[in-house]
Amino acid sequence: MRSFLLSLSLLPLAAPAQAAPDWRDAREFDVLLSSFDIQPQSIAFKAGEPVRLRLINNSSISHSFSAGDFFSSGEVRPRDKKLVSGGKVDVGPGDTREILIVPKAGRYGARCANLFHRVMGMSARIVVE
Ligand SMILES: [Cu+2]
Repeated sequence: MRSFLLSLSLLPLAAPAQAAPDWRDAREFDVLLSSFDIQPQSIAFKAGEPVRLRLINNSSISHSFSAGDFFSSGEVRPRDKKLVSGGKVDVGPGDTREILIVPKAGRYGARCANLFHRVMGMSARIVVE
């Protein structure tokens, strides 16, 4: 009885006005950053579906995944927000960064923030439908 009353008192806390995304359902999606390429170059997501975006840098130099409009329009998991700085995610040599995001419909550009790397081919498109 006591535990029943206790669980009743917790109900309002368990049902927030706007449901948080269920991050456990996030589909995994790998993006490979290399010198000087982003693969795949065409990235497709479904609007409103959580995605576990895994940014893998398999090169020996630092790269970044810069997609400011994509990150700002979508809902980034709170604990991952610190990884997105100025619309980009830095990924050191040999490192991997995971960002969970619920993307918003739209077309976005993505690139390495390093201008030379971008000119050499480090750009991609993100289409969310
Ligand atoms: Cu780069």
